[in-house]
This record gives sequence, structure tokens and C-alpha cells, in this order.
Amino acid sequence: MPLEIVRNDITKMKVDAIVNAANSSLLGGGGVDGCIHRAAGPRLLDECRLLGGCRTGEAKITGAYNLPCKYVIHTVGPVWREGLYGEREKLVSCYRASLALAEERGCETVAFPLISSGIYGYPKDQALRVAVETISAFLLEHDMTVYIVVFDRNSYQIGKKLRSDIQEYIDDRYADEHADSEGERLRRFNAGALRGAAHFYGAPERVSECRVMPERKAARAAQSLDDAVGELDESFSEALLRMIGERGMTDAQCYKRANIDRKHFSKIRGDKAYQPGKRTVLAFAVALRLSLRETEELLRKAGFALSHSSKADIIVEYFIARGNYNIFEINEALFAFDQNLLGA
Ligand code: AR6
Repeated sequence: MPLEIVRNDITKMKVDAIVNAANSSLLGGGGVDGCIHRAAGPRLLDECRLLGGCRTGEAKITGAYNLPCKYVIHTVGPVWREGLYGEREKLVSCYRASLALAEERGCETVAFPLISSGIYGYPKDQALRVAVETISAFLLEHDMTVYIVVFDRNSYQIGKKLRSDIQEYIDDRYADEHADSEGERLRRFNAGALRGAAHFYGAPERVSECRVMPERKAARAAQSLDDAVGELDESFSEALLRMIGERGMTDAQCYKRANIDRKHFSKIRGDKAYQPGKRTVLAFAVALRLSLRETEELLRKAGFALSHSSKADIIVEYFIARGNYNIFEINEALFAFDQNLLGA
């Protein structure tokens, strides 16, 4: 997946490059910088000494020594001073400079911590916003998988207002669904199963039509099965390609907006009967800016439905209902609520 948010210790990431939130001396320090130097071993400091420091907003690259990655990219974030001294621009520049270096070295996978959001005091929700926006803009033009690595729950926050809005939206829907008694759920399940069975075997009048000799009945059943199979609806992949065409989008525009990588998209394109996961379908619904009704239709093509028993579904619904189709913002919110992200 091109942009993923994960909870981990960045020194454990098996990627081509990890990014270090360093200081301008590049000679080590506390926070993630301290962790990286400890895990890489003293030869990292030896190499850093040769670099002559680094200015705020810029980046330099070294080997990774004992770390499981190939490179460490050292960047120096701004110290937060109430946002009055161009901190945002400098932080954007850290991400851009680091990604440019990673690309120059042919890295396909890169992991970032939330730069400046610790000792340098950048408010965490704003630091995350800058990271997500800058990385996702880069990924619209480049093929790379980028991880934002969040160390612990407290170091990850989306805006308070967004969180409480989503929470309210979930409470209104999720709670209803889960307040049902066991008996009521069973009743609904049975009703659904009966509807499914009726749909599968044919409507009641058709059933009565079938009062014929057993062998004729079998022949007719076989024939209708053939007919039914021959009359398959448009598949998920056919529908997806049609919708991309109707919107005048290129494939790349679509899979990038869906946070889906090129290889995964090629598989879908090449296989008419491709069976996607639900999160993949939702990712495309977002990329195609589908309404809730259209989203339901696309989900149905793959055998799914939006469910108020799923927090993730309600969160996606929240964004679609508001016409917010930014997959990266949606993923930030999903992550904040401990749900799997959309995309591959
Ligand atoms: N893995 C992932 N994230 C981590 C880890 C880890 N192992 N450890 C901390 N974080 P900070 P800054 C998170 O303070 O604000 C150093 O002394 C942490 O929770 O490391 O840019 C440098 O030498 C926070 O969200 O970096 C500089 O002097 C984020 O990483 C100064 O700190 C960044 O926190 C740089 O300060």
C-alpha cells in the first residue's frame, strides 16, 4: 500500500530507508534519534561525523549498519514556536527532502517517524496532518510505499473536533445495531437467510411452476442453472474499469487516489473475475468519489455491503456522506479508531 500508518518502533522496520528526526549537529540525541543510533551501533555516528551537520528542513543519508534497513535518512525538523516562524514550511521541506533522497537511492519502501512531534514540540495532530499531506502529494507522482510509524498511542492524535464528530456518528449508528437483543439479531439473521434462500431458489410462483416429473424437473433445474450462470451480472472489475472510463480518469489517477499499488491494480485489471477484499472496494469507491448509494452498488458486485456492525464501515460512510474523498484523511481516522486502513 503506498501510504500506511503503523504502530511500531521505527528501528524494527524492514524497509529500504528509515528517516531519523535528528538535530542540526547530526551527532545523535534523545527520542527517536537516540533509538536509531543505539540500534545501528557506533559506526553510524562515525559516518555522521563526516557529514558536517544538516540545516533545518534539509536531509542527509547514511548507511544503516546494524539496523534491518539499508539507509538512514537524517532530517532536521523545526522546533515549534507557536507556528509563527515558518515551522510548517520547514516540516514540509523535511518530508520532501527525505523522499527526494530516498528516490535518488532507488528506495521502494521508506518509514518516517512523526518528525518534530516529540522533543521539538510540534503539536502531534498538526505534525501528522503535514506528514500525511506531504507524503500523499509525493505519492501521486511517484511509486513508493511509505510508512508513517507511530511509536505509541499517545503519539498519535487526529484533530479533537474530527475525532468527536466521528465518535458521535459511530455512536448514533453502531450503538443501535449493538443494542439489539440476541433474539432480535437471530430473527434478523433468519429473515435474511430466508430471503437469501428465496432469491437463490427462485421466487415462490416459480417454485409452484416446478410441480413436474422428477427427471424433467432435474433437466429444467440444470437448464436454469446454466441460464443463471450465463446471465452473470457485470463483475466488480468490469464495473470498476467502466466507472474509471466514465469519469475520464487514468488508471494511475484512480489507483493512487485509492491508495492501491500498481501491481495490485494490474491484477484487478487483468482478471474479470477478480475477488477483491472489502477494503479494496471501499478504497475504489473513495477514489471514484461514489455516493453512498453507488458505493453500496460497487460493494454488492463483490458480494459485500456497508454494515453498521462495523466501525470501519461507519467511519468510511461518515466521510463519503460529507463528500470528503481524501483517502489519506480517511485512513488517519481509521487508524485513530484502531481499524484497518483502506487500500491494498
Ligand atoms: N520509533 C518511532 N517513533 C518514535 C520512536 C521510535 N523508536 N521514538 C520516539 N518516537 P523526537 P523531534 C516518536 O523527540 O521532536 C532528538 O534529541 C516520538 O513519539 O524523537 O523531531 C534529536 O536529536 C515522536 O512522536 O524528535 C533532536 O534534538 C516522534 O518520534 C530532537 O530530539 C519524534 O520525536 C528532535 O525532536
